[in-house]
Amino acid sequence: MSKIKLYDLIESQNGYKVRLALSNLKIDYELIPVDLMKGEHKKEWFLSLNPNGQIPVLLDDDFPIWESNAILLYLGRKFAPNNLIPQDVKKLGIMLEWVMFEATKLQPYLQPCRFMTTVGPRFIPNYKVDEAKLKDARDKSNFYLKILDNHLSKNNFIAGDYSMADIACYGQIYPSSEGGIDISGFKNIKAWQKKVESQPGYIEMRKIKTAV
Ligand SMILES: N[C@@H](CCC(=O)N[C@@H](CS)C(=O)NCC(=O)O)C(=O)O
Repeated sequence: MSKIKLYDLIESQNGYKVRLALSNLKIDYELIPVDLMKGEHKKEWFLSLNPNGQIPVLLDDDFPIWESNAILLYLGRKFAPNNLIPQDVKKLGIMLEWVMFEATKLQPYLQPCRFMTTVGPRFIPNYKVDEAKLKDARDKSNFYLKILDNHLSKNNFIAGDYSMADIACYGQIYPSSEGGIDISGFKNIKAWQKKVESQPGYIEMRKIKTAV
């Protein structure tokens, strides 16, 4: 069994996607906290793992992989080729659509909402929020969440069965209230969240539990 290290920060929702997948898959790993406030992610040692200078980064023995959704697909292919990555080519296509949707439609708006509402004011001295930018990010988040909500009105999980698409979207949406986004009106997302939470190995964002 390879030795897995995860360079991450407990407050990162992108890191959470990976921690949730590792936990669902019962994969043991060592979590290595990266201090973003000290700029550790821009130091040479870190850039040699991820030239893009962002967490999360997973190190599988000596193989580094970055971009949370790429890590999910890597883990799925390596450790669970029969479930979290669908075998059926059409279901695989659907799963990939929504993994991309998470990266290009949810992440670019939900993440800044949280940053501007909670993370910036909490961690950056004299942080000033750009209200127009925040409003735009909240409007776009709600617009794209509605698209996911509609999809989930016809589907138990995003690609039929529980898959990496659910993990990617769930992890991104998990701290949305910290971005001032109210998902209580998205009934299908609410119901789907409960289904994700009942999957074996489920963990909350700020709980770190590696497999035994
Ligand atoms: N698209 C990337 C985004 C990663 C990302 O935004 N990481 C944040 C923490 S959640 C980070 O490292 N921010 C510091 C920076 O960008 O300088 C992914 O999904 O992994």
